[in-house]
Amino acid sequence: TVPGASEDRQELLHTLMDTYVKNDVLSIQQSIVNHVEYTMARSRYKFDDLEAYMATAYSVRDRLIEEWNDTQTYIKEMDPKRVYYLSMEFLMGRSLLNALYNLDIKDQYTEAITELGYKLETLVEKERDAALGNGGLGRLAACFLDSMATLNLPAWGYGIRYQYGMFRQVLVDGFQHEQPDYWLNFGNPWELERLNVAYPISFYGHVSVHDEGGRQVFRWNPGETVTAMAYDNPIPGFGTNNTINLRLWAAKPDREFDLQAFNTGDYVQAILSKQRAETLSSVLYPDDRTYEGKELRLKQQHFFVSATVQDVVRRYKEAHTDWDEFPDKVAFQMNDTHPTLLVPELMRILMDQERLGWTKAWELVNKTCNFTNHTVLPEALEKWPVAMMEKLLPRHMQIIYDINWRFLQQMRQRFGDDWARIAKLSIIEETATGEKTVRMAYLAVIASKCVNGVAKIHSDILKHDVFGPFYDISPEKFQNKTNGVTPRRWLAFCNPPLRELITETLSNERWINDTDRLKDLRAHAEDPAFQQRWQEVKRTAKSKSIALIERLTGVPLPNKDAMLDVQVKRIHEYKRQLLNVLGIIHRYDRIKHMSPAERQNVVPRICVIGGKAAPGYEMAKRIIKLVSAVADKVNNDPDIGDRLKVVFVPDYNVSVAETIIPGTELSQHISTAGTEASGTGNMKFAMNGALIIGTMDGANIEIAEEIGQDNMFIFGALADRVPQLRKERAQFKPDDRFLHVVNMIRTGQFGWADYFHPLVDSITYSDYYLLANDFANYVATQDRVDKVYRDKAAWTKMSIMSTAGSGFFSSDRTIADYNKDIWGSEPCPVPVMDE
Ligand code: T68
Repeated sequence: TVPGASEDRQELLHTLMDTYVKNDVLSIQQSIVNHVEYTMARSRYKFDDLEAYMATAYSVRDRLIEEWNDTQTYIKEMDPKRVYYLSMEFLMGRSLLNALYNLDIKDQYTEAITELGYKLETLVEKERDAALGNGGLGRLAACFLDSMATLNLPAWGYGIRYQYGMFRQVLVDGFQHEQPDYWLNFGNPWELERLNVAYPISFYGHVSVHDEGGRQVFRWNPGETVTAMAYDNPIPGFGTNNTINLRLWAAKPDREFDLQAFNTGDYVQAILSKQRAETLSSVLYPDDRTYEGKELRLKQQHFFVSATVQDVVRRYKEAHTDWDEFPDKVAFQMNDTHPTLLVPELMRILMDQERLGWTKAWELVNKTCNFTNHTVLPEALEKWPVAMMEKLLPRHMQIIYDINWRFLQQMRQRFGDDWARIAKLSIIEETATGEKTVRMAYLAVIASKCVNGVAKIHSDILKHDVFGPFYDISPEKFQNKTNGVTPRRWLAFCNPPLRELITETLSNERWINDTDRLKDLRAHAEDPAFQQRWQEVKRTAKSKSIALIERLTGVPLPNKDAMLDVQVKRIHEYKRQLLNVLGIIHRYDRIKHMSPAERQNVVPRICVIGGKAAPGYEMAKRIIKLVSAVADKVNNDPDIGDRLKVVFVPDYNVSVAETIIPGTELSQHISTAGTEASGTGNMKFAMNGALIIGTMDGANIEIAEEIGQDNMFIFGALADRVPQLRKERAQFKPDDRFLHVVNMIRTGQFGWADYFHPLVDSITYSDYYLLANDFANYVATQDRVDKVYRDKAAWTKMSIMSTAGSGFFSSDRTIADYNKDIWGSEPCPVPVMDE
């Protein structure tokens, strides 16, 4: 029954309420054409592919909205413990295909669109990626949303609606150029603008103290206020009707402030200065894994955290009056330190607005906040200058000082006047130059209930190194939650032929939401008939990958039998794309020196490197140019022909990954041991049956445990040896082949000798990432790769074993673990109404 409706209207209302859930082909066509005419205001007789895409997207959105409303109404009614995932980045990619699959209406839409005279594959390509993230950290957040929805958790994501996402990378003469990604150009059909969900966000000003019935009350008198407005993005689960929310905040000028400003007389100037408010959420910082103390970044952090806390507190107060229940109803997860201002902001609101005392407020913070670390690289750890914080967020700085003081007092009680030890634990760091900074990671650790790393080795490094002093005090806080990726986007949806083969082999589709079942593929790994089908599936995917790479690079790749060897990820010295390039040069040099007969025996390869360099990261930019320079030489050398091709794929992003990963045969994850926190690309490649060449680093170690070392190509120094090797590097005598290859670059065999000098120097002198140490082993391992590739049955078996062993790396498992060990919420599946 429809609540509140009279009995004779029930039936009518039911029919009305039903209209949009109709997913037959005709209803879908009607809704698409309606959107062409009434949303797009185009003629329903003639619309182009972009308009067809937009109308299709709007019609899918209608269906998402229904499920979103049902889910949110139900959750409100049930009032479970809610999970809030706070992240500065959500790298969502495209939504259309994902929504069609998750809503289980892909077939009907395909038919509806075909009959209208369009092709779904073409329309899908019209969508711009939502690239509101840098790389792994942002894509992880997107995978987590998919899993939270699929597991029916009452969870929401919170972030920023950047107007400019990750820059578009173009290559000009082999150099990276950055171009703005104005992804909202044609509007974003997936979001719902919530004009009525808006909060004031304050900055600057001063703090005053007032007496309230004998009690000290602090008041922040801000100097600047902007408004945060909500945009909601429905996130459907797979195999469920639950659809959760990603709420992104956009900055708008503050309305109340306007009136004041206009009274000053300078009307035009007042409007111009209001416009500045919008710049707050205008651009994503493209500096992955480096910390830059830019005030705008700190403003962005406070902006999104403050809006989120106000939203969560308002929702809590709608249903509750007793603050003691807050930890039973709310769990926050901070994706890296970027949302750490959550701690002082929640304290401030609980104390200054809700009038709770310090002890109670601190208890609530401690029971609700949790922190995930994603890196051990020192250059990535956020440290904000106290002076900047004091100016921008004076009340927050007071609270941070207070937290620190109380914490250090406790430590003194525990350890006595061990000042050296206490200084190591202080949130406030005093540098040699006398500048004081706030260590955001320490604040996050001290305030959180749980702290976790993202792979076993990484969590161990956190405990024993990065946060060692804190682990000694509170070992119970520290956990590991090995990353995962959604098997929907990264297997079932991006690789339909493989999905079909797996489903047929395992008799049903249950593996998609229960990836442990992939293990059952092991029984077929050596079956020649199954191997043949596996090879066919891989071949189909590979030719698609190669076709895309040809289109993106303009380099013809006619040899479809060549091994597709791929390293795609952000460009960083620690990821050692340079080691890959040295290996490629060595391979090139070897082929050059072969007799024509010997050349016949070479295993042909297409070596693909792709990824973006942070705009200010000179070394990374030089690596990109080096790849292009080597590619130019190798690809145009008649002695080489099709035996070796080298390409740099420009503008690597989520959508490009969805095509390249399924077709890849060998994927490279070759960071110096102890530097890559986890990696998640490695998991996606393994799921799609690519073999991994990699070091014992990050999640590679656990991948080796799951799929078996002998189904991977593992090489290189182990993490526990790295510190010693670094000390001894000056005395280390590198392999002659290493010296030769480095010398080829140095002497200008690929041109640009001067430009490449810093690269050559970086691996000749300090060689912090130990390329020289691992080179010989890397080359030997690549030779082993060639040998196995010649044996199709052996290779195919390893490929099947990779997919079969990848089940553990579903983000469903990761999220289930977060929920079990950290959040303690309950799944809240929306009941399905019987027809
Ligand atoms: C990555 N970190 C880790 N950081 O490097 C990777 N940082 O090993 C891991 O798999 C992944 O996180 C998920 O846990 C990042 O991607 C950033 O992108 C970043 C962005 C801004 C500032 C600092």
